[in-house]
Amino acid sequence: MLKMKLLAAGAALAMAAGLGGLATSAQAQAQAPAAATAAKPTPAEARAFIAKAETDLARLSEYVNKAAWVRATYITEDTQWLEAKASSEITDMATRLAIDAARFDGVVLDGVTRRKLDILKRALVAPAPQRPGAADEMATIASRLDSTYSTGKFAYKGKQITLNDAEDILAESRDPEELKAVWEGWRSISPGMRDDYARLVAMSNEGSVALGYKDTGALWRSGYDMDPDAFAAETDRLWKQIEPFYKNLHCYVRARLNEKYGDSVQPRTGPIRADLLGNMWAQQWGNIYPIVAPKSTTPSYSLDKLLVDADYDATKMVKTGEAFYVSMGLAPLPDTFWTRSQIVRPEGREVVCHASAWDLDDADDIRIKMCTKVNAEDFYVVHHELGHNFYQRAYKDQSFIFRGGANDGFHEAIGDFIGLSALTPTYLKQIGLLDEAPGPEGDIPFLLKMALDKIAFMPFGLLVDRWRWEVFSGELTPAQYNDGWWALRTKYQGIVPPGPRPQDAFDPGAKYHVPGNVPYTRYFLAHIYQFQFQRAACKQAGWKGPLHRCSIYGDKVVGARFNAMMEMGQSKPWPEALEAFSGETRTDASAVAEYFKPLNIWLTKQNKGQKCGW
Ligand code: X8Z
Ligand code: ZN
Repeated sequence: MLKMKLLAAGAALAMAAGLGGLATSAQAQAQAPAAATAAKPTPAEARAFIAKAETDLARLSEYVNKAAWVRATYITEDTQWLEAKASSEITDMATRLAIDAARFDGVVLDGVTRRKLDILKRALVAPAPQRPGAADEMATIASRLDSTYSTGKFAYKGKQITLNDAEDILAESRDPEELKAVWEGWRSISPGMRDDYARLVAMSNEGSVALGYKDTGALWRSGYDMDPDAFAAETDRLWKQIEPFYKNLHCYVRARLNEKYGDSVQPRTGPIRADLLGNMWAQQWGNIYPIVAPKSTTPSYSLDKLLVDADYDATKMVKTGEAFYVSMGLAPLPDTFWTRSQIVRPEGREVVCHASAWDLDDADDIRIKMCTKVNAEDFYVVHHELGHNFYQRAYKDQSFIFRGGANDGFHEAIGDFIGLSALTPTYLKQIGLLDEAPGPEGDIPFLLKMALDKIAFMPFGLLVDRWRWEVFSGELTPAQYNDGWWALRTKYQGIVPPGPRPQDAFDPGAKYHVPGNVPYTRYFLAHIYQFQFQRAACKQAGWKGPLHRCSIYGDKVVGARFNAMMEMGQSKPWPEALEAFSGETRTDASAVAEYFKPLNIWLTKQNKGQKCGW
């Protein structure tokens, strides 16, 4: 996993390691004069440098991945120590390599070597300053933040409850007092993280500046084969394409919540109360489908219920996910996947429950780590995580530096794309979960359910890093972290907290990827790519119906083409990977529009006479 974080574009959910990067001062001094005075290096030297870097990184990353895995699946003082030690070692190495890579800046090189050098330079997610002890300090803080989040518990109704318990209450309860209490309870864990987080930000900024970036936000934006500022503008452009759909959905959902809870809980105008949306972060709203379901249609199925009724357990969910990929002609997962993965929350020890996919040896040792529940949400997450694993296995024969996603959004989009088929009623019927797939009258209910997850997610997917970009640039100081967070939550999502936030609140820290230091724009991009993949795949499959009803289950032709794209890893700029599969070279939300078109028309009708927006 560390390698994932180290080589940012490769990231499955990258775990703790990979933070920081330190050339000790002795090392840095040894290099500086060499860089300044040596004769211009030759292309042969550049190739030798890359070859050695790949060997060294591969060797060290397996050890770091194992330390990270053990800490994530068995959180103790000791495993945190071991992970931090390993992590600081590899960031030492990676920083040294990033600095060294710059020596070849003016050298005319073959494309492969040039690209590998470029990737090396931006490989760290949180580079450390070049002074003794800095990488150690950062790695220790990073491991502590991730562990504090993952072991967080708070008192509710006289019991200590976990995030998993709290998420269930947010999903199922319709009592606004209870929702508020649990929502606020989970946010009592994060205030203690703020100082650690601020320290990590300051140190990683120092490290980024030393590597030639304006700040760590600029480093993160540099991973998309274009200028960092152009990338920021690109995300603006994409959001503008999606914003009208989101506002339509927001307007409709707000009206239904107002009907359900009354003006005193959810006013008819203005932002939506964040704890009423069925999810701890109001990032996917599918859990409140029963509240917002169209009144006129006959009740549709609930995937939550279908899974329980069919006696699914966690392993069966993962087996079902695997079977989808296999149906497309991909090889089954190796036996070690089943013996080494963490599929359910283990008893008697603390673990990181936030789902992730791992590739420990950059070859065959792929695993997932989940605390799987038998419900619709985790049915989606299982397909999502396996997407990471199938991608990792597809590009394993690339050289080390190219083993990663075309960009990090691609890595997140693979499983989501498969999920778009796996959630269709047609497919659920094919695998025996559903007796009868609804006819066209089921389209609006189905699309509404999908939009509650996919369209609702997009502003959240965008704003998490908008916030971090402001944090890294210094636009937000630690004292302003929380207010700045809510300003963005209201601006993009149109939501507000259920009550005033305490002085010491650090609500961004209540979202995994902030203490976990995992960049988030990848998920925003993935929510667009997955629909582009789907549009292309369905065309290849000869599908003539509406895009949202298409399932590519069992299609080996699509599978082969998709695998060919995955096999490229990050050996080529991402537009080439996109083109290889879809024929398109740009990120384009028009596929999202096409998929949801009937729903958007329907929502517009429902919203007639409403004052939308907030
Ligand atoms: O973190 C994840 C995956 C692991 S890469 C479960 N996701 C984001 C989240 O949960 O916040 C998937 C969708 C968005
Ligand atoms: Zn993921």
